[in-house]
Amino acid sequence: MNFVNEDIVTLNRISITNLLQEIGPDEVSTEIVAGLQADQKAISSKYFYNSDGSLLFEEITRLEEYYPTRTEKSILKQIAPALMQQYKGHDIIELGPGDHSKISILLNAATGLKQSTIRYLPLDISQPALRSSAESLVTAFPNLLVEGYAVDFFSQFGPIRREQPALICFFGSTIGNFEWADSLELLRNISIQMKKGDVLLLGMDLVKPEAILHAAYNDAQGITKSFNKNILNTVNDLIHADFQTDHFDHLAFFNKEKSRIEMHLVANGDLSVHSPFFNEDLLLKEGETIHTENSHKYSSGHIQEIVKATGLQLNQTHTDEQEWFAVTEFQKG
Ligand code: AVI
Repeated sequence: MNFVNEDIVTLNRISITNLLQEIGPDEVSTEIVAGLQADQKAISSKYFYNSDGSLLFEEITRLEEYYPTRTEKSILKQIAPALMQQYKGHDIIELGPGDHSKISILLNAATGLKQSTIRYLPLDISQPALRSSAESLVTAFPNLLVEGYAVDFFSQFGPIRREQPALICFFGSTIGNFEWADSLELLRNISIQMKKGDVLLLGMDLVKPEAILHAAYNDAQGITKSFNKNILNTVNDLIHADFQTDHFDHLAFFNKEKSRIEMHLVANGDLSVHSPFFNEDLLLKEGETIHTENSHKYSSGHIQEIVKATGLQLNQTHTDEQEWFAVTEFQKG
């Protein structure tokens, strides 16, 4: 593979390798403009996470209505001691680690960590986020080695150097934000790179009564609404457009047929939006929507389909008592 930009920063017990292929501004603007000019207007959910968006997402994870984060953490607390015993000596790879709170639950349960070292390999698109997490983790865990990789793990799982069998963690039901076909492709790519004995721990949000799903994406304080609208600020920055957030309403509903929450922004009047990247101003009719996110909710049938598509073996599905969330263990046979 040909990487345009590869550099390694090594600090005490921390190395961060940048394998990100540089994405030119042209590619970004072309993607955004194509999405906005499609019949169903859309903006990729990856544009939620500018600095305000990342802070808003952190706020969402602390909301009473947003059950996934606390439910997944409670499952991890329960299963961590046995897991860390069973997979002692495995390298731990984490895709999109976020605030490192979930991996800390596993590391806290690794009793052997006092005597021997564990290699932790976080993979994330943001190099600064990798570095600040790594610094906190090596301070909290004196025998931890952190080898972070700045990558787009959708296309770049291959070049990660590893020495031991690996426990690959993909938490948060982030997988659910990919289109179903793309999520299978990503899991297939991961499975191809896995070696015998490697384990994948996949956080999956489960189908549940619609009222609970609805509340999680329509919180009373309106934080999800602000998170959704904030995507327009990123688009304004990237393509110098003049979207105004108060010209849109937040819409989040459960699409039963596709088993996913869909988030949209609804134009609350006829609108015209300007950007030097449009040939003509973009027109929206009152009530027209821009699709901003899918968040898939899984059932056992989906898990079976993942097994079929990836060839991985299903070890165990760990859920909370209410069966709202699952941490599923797949193994390369
Ligand atoms: C990051 N992702 C798993 C969240 C989700 O639930 O799909 C993003 C989110 N969107 C609205 N609330 C939270």
